[in-house]
Amino acid sequence: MTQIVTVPTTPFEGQAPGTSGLRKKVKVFQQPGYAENFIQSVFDVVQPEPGAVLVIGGDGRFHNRTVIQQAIRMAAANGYGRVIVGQGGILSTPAASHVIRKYGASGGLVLSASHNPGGPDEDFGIKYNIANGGPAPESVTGAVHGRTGTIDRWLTVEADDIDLDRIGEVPVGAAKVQIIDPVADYADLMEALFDFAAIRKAVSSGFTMRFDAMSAVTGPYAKAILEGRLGFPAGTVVNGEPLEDFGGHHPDPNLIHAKALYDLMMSAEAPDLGAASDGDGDRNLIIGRHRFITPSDSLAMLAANIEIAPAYRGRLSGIARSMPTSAAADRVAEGLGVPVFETPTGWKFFGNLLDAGRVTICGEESAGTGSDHVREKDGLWAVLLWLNILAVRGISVDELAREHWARYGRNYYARHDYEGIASEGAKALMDGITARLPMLPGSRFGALTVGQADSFSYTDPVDGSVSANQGLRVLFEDGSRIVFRLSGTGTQGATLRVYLERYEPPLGDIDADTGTMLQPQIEAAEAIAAIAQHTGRSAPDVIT
Ligand code: G16
Repeated sequence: MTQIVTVPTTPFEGQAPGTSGLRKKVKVFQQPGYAENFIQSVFDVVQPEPGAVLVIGGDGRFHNRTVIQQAIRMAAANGYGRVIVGQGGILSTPAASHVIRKYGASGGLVLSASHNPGGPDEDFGIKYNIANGGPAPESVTGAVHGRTGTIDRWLTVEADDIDLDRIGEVPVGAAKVQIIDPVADYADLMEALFDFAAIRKAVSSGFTMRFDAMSAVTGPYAKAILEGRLGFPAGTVVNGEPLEDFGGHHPDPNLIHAKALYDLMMSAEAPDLGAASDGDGDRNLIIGRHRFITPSDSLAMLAANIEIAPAYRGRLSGIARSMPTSAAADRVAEGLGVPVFETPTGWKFFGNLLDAGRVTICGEESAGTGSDHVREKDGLWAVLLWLNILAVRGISVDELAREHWARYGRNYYARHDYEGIASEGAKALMDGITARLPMLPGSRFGALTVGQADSFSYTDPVDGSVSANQGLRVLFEDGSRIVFRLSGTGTQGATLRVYLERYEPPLGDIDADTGTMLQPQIEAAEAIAAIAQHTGRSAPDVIT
């Protein structure tokens, strides 16, 4: 009989999960009992059945291994019978989602702060996923937050650290801990979804690509799939070794942090496809030769062509996008006669729609795209779907984009981020807009007239749950819009996101400069929100 050890503790302030789990500086997580309090609060809320299976994995960032060893002991003390851990503590977020589903786990702990930087002075995070493989819904994260406020003990067993690098099974307390190959199950799933033979043929006919793993978790996955199973030459995957500090970079696949890839794709040496993924492997960046594809457009273009991939033939049931994501996907849904759903930001809001079979593909402006194959967004999946479509259709990214816009029109789109601003200024800005919302309809800003202005609220069509205050929307009469929202994933101060969008019909100007096309909306955003005054910044830090 293993001795369960009860460790007394007191609550820590501010253990509220954000858009995707609890994210804080490593130094905060290194306080004795900090991670333990949060993990115990999760276990207290989900109350695992005796003998239940728990999956644990992470993106390999600094502090991962320490927390994994502790979480294994705590899982054993809390009644889990089996703990499945990725070798080296590695599991990309989508791979963790798949492993939870495949092995019938009751849930999983994903240790990641996603695209946030890593290292002793940077960020760490813990997220709990439920049995469907997806992020815990607000009912669970809210209860976990509540529990962190009253917690007075956590449970562990007396056991040494185990060797996380050796595949096999070891006992910890009464639990069996199984260290698995983090890549194999996921790579098999990808091969079952896509036409690997068609992609291999394209590669042997000279199709080229570069995949930038950003020194984060997708390196081993991309090497095994792209260079191993699909035959791309060695060196196609760059920055393919996961590093604890991501080489000192932000593992955020956007035009700022993946600038080297962008520069290559705009140069004379550009391969056919450029792609990147983030810290934990759920985001993606797609750039064709001389053609950047926004995440919102990528969702629309993938949805329009998804039935080319073998596993999706004849079964596109619907499309879902987060509210700030452009309406490009709505036009595809309309064209194909399938429903479209507009959810709040956060992948957790897609879970019910996917489980109910009401949507097949989902996407977000924040570089997330995925389908019903797992319950997380999936960076490599999006890259492979692009490859499958390009290989079968024999066209370039640029040709596909032009063809798409010529049929559906183009939603010009940009997101302006003001990062690490003072929380009071951010609050004042949002409060200011909120107070003006009722007066905005009918107001003119340059050539734009406001048609509707509101705070977005979502009623889940499956379980009826309501999520209010999910972003402020200003919708203009010409169909363009501005959305203001505070990020839920930052770890310092506040980050203001301003989402700008304008639609051009197929016969309009569909090949213009995005910044120029959005100038009226940019000016209106400043006039409505007094961004410079509240943030003290004259320009955004990041434009994506
Ligand atoms: C997380 C969620 C995404 C969401 C994003 C938004 O992404 O998983 O579903 O779109 O946050 O972030 P913010 O609240 O900062 O706008 P990730 O990749 O960080 O897990």
